[in-house]
Amino acid sequence: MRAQIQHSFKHTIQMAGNRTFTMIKPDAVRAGNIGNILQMINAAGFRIVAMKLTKLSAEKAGEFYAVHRERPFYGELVEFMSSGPIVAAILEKDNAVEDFRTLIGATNPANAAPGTIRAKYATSVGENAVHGSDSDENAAIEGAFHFGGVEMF
Ligand code: 3AN
Repeated sequence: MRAQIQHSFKHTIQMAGNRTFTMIKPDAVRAGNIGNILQMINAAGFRIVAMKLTKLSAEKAGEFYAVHRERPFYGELVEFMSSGPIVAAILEKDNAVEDFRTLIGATNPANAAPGTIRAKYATSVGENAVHGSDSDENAAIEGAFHFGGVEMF
């Protein structure tokens, strides 16, 4: 019983701050950069908790990016994100959300710091190679959008 409580406590703590969700977007998959990007993710100390090559339908992409529904680029974003396969993954590391945002760089690759994933592999603000969750809460929601419990390790 005690062990069970400790296990569930530890699980809650991990979910609270140590996980983020990422997608390698269709542009980077098309350009053959899955391996290069995963290499950077591993080298930065993230552990892969869940991962799959998949494709979002326009409906699913629209749902995933629903917070941007009112933005002028929403239609373009949904079309792009459903234009080809993506790699979806849950990553684990201390301070995962913030550290991963640092690793990927600014949304617009023109502003992304040298050496970041977007500086290396993104081509524009719309086709910017990778997604990274912007909060612990969204990381949990986005991870659950793509993965069931038996697919997380
Ligand atoms: P980030 O992905 O860095 O969190 P957000 O949340 O502002 O950036 O935007 C979500 C996604 O919407 C971006 N990754 C990008 O693909 C797309 N996006 C953001 N701003 C623009 C824009 N001005 N024009 C086209 N697409 C955009």
